[in-house]
Amino acid sequence: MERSGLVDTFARDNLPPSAQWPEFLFELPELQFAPRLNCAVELLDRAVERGWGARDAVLGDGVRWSYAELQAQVNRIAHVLVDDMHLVSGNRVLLRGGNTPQLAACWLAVVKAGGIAVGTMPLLRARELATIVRKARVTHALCDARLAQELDAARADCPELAQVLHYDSAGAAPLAMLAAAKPQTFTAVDTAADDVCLIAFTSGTTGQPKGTMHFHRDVMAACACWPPHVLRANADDRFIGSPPLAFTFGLGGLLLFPMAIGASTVLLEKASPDVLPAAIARWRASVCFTAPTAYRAMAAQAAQHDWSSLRKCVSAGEALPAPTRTLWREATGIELIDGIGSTELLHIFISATERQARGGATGVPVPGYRACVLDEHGREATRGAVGRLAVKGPTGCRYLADERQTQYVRDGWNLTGDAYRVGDDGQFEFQARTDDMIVSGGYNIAGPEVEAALLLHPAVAECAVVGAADDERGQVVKAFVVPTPGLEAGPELAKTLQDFVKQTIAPYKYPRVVEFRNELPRTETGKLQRFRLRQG
Ligand code: 3UK
Repeated sequence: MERSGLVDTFARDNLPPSAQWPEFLFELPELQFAPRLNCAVELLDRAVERGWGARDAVLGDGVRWSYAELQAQVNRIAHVLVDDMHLVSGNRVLLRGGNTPQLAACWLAVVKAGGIAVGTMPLLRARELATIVRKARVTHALCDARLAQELDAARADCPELAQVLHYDSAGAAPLAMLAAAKPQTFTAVDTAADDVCLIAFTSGTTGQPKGTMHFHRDVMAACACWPPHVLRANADDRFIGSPPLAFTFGLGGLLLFPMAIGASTVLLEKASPDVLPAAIARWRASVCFTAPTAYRAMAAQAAQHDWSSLRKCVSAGEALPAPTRTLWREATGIELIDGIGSTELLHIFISATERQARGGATGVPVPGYRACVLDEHGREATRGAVGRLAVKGPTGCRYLADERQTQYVRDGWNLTGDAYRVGDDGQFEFQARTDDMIVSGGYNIAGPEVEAALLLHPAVAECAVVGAADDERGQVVKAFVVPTPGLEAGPELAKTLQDFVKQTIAPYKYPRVVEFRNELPRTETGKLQRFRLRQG
């Protein structure tokens, strides 16, 4: 490894042993990184050096910062971190707030000052925050004043978290007061390309959260792979969307990727499907990032909105059902860009451009990555067979002090926990999470395939299919269905849906049990919590 630029060695000391790392690939010419690299300098200072200073960078409610203005904000906050909060490079800084320009500036300031950003979801409570603080040994925090309460409660159990400063949008909170008196310039910490700059906690549906560690070069690698090869946005694009900056899907899509090309980004605290369409029209946004269910919900109200500014739409976080892709295309004329990414790999590694896109397939390995499907012996499966997805590329899994490292990384491959098959056209087709495969009466059934069939029926707004324990068959296919508003849910509709599935896919896959719900349990990153549905 390169000589570290960080004084506090906690992150490097707690990397997994190198024998447990995935193999890294840097084959593309754009992945030849200099040994010294600070990604905030690359994304922010280089943007101004390139002459983009006057261009719009970050927008939000009441805020419109050019790249030069953003740079000045970031530099002042970096001074506060170092001068007033006594940040030492390598310290972990917890960031807590909804998506706002202020939060983006804090992220860049932490990284520029050699700190390690630890993003947290706004809805986390004191207990969960304390777990993260202890695990990442967090010493500093920048927190939206409106979300201070839970962090204060967490501090009672966390003596290591000694420095906390609040920010707000009005410039009245302590961070802004201190920042206002600071110079507009700041000399970035001279970090190694392989110094850690980000610890992203997995949205984890069960168990203790895992902290994934990412280097400065990983951030630049994510910007160099999927965005130019698949997304292909340009400097005139305006990005918008829902994923939190604490989720690497949002960090990349709504901050790093627009900055890498001199584009602008709109950061909104509320971007649920009921408000996102109006925000797209208001801000004249052109590139949208959100989850598959949000596209389905927005398609239903498409006629009421002005989509004329929109030209690219990205779906990730969960499998995109083929019917949702069709609905969105019919409603807006836009072919969705689907992509599978993970917190461990930082961002998207299998995806398809609008032209390659095919219903039911995620796409092909993103340039810079290799992917294959492994059989039960860990060998490459025959074409068409279902097996475990394995990936390697310029980014990969390094958990912070966690025994689960050897589960995610085997023989140099990152194993994402997904069951996939490769179709005749070479495209990778998602089947299910490996632990979500339903085994019923000796058949393997992938819940998402049954969900896609149900979603073709107009009476289904949302649905989730899981295996329910059954004495006779081991498991039976059980569907939880949110009916379209105004429809009467009952045995008759259940029977209609069962018959419909039997006519759409192999009849043995039909849901033997149908339960109606008003909503489905989801994580803050929009993922269905199947384990909660399995519990009954
Ligand atoms: C699932 C998908 C099918 C899959 C993420 C884009 O979701 C992200 O990260 P997480 O760590 O979850 C990873 C897991 O989510 N998944 C995500 N996208 C898709 N399954 N099709 C998809 N398009 O099980 C994967 O292993 O929360 C997504 C960028 C950055 C991310 N962190």
